[in-house]
Amino acid sequence: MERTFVLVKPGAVARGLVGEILARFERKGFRIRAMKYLQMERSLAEEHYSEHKEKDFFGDLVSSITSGPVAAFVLEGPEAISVARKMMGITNPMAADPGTIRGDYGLDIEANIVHGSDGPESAEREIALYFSEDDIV
Ligand code: 3AN
Repeated sequence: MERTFVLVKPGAVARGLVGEILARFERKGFRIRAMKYLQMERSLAEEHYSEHKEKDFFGDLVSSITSGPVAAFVLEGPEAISVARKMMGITNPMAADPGTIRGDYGLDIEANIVHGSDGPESAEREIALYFSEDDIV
C-alpha cells in the first residue's frame, strides 16, 4: 500500500467541489487516512511549492493557494501516487482529458482544482508538512 497527499485548492473549495472530488477518490477505492480543512499561511505555501520558487508564476501560485481555505487529505491505496495523479489529469486543465478531475472542473492553470504528490519523496514530505503522525488514522 502507498500513501499520497491530495489538496483541494481554494477555487474548488469556494465552488463547493470538495465532496465531489473526495467522492471520486473514495469510489475508486482509496482509504482516507487523514483529512484537514485549513487556511494556508504564506510560509506553508512557500514551503509546499519550494521547488517552483525560481519560476515566474511562483508569486501568483502562492497568492492563489493562500486565497482561501483548502482541504487536505492523505489517501492510501495500491500505487496511490500514480493512480491519484492519473485521476487528476495533467497540469493544464485546458489540455487535461475529460473524465479527469482537472479535465472536468477547470480551465485555469493556476487554479487547477487539485494538487497531488508526484512521487514517493514528495508524498512523504507533503504529508509531513500538513499532518503529524497522530493525525494519520
Ligand atoms: P502538478 O500540480 O501537476 O504537479 P506542477 O508541480 O508543475 O504541476 O505545478 C504546480 C502548480 O503550479 C500547478 N498545480 C499549477 O497551479 C501551477 N503551475 C504550473 N505550471 C504553471 C504555469 N505555466 N503557469 C501558471 N501556473 C502554473
